[in-house]
Amino acid sequence: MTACPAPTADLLDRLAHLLGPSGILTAPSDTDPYCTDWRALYHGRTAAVLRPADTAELAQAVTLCAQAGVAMVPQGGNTSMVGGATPDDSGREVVICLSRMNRVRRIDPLDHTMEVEAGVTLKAAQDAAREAGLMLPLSISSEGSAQIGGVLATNAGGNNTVRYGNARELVLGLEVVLPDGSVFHGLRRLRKDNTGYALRQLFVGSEGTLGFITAAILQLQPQPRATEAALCAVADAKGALALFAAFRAQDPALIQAFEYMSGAGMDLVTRLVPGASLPLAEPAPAYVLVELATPRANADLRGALEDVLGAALEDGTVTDAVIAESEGQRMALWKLREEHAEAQRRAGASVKNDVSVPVSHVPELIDRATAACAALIPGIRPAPFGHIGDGNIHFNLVQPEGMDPAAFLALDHRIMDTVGAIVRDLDGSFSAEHGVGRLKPYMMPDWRGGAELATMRRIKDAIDPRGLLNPGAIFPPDTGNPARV
Ligand code: 2HG
Ligand code: ZN
Repeated sequence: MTACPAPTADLLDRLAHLLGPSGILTAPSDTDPYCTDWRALYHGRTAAVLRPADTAELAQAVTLCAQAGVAMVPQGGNTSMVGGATPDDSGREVVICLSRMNRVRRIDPLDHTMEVEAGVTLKAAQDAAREAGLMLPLSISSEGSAQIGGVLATNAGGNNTVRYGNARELVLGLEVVLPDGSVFHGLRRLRKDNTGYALRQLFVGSEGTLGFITAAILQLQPQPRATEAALCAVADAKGALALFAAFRAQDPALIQAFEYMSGAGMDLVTRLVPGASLPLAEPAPAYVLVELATPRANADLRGALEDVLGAALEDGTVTDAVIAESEGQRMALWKLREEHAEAQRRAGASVKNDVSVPVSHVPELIDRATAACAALIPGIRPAPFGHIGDGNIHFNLVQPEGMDPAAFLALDHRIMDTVGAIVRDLDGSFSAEHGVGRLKPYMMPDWRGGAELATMRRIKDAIDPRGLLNPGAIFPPDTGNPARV
């Protein structure tokens, strides 16, 4: 729990005076939704949720909290999979939510950039770019709720990483309120800017432990003129990668997304999510959702898709496939993929392993982790899926039917360590895109120990010496986070 003092009545008064009635919540019925994460793994308490209207207000609020030595937990859309934005249960940490800072400030069509505030949802930012004839090439399942501040603070990946990279690759400029309330004004929209350390990249992926990202300049792409999507039945991950190789051999620049789903995962979606149904004649052991897109005029994208699929159907790599014939059908195919997290939530308790390995190792990862988990817990239900085109698999495991969910969750470290040992053997990472949050700091010394974790610690101590920002995230207690006891 945090070692920082609780906010005093005097501090809360001053914050209320600064932020006005819509800028501070103190009644438990109002603050409760901010104190539980999306997965309901963490239940905290807070004396106040601050909701500043702009950067100046946030900077003043942070200054007041810092002067009082009060710990602050930044929160965006509260969609973290790893408890990255939930206060502890001491009631002493103040939550600061940037959802009122929700303006798209500008779009520069010639520069291909947009300036957005932290509280804009990813979906709203995508829509604004589209209306300007451009594309924000970042797409994640929670984009309707996830906000730009959190998306950048966690360096979100998602469905289009295979083509455009992670959130980090899209960030040209950043505005950040630092733990003492000072403001880093880095909202530059330059493609070239070698002027010392690229500080903005330090904040991207720092999970709110170094500052509050308040606004960003994001790199946009031309809007595709044509998009084609297909759902393909394959035998396994090996078959999926054979199909990936075929599309890459044809033209790697066309691949917009290349997603893998296990038969077990798809079965949960079609059984538990209303309106989701399989558009193929019969269920398959595994599936690929492939999307091609191009900004080029007069490209025969349908022909390109059919060429590769035709050859794959002929040589048996693909056993059945359906091509979306309309935007509605394309959305329906994506629904099958994007509802995986929700379907697994409905199926009971699940343990998530958001892991990455070199793309070529994905089949071995899935085979070995499936066998190891079955040996560990009889009846466990592996439902792996994810971004196979970039090597990021969500090797998620749903509890055995009828098992007590709490008993299953009590085994989470054993499950994560079992999968982790295989991931490590295959030169992978224990956290590909969801971050470390409060769920995985215990893994940091083992995976990122020595000079790497020590350097992270020194950076944290230099920027936030009293450990006021997001205590409990990333760093395990025994690496000296001063705000944790
Ligand atoms: C996705 O790819 C998200 O849909 C969520 O990253 C993954 O539920 C998960 O583990
Ligand atoms: Zn994902």
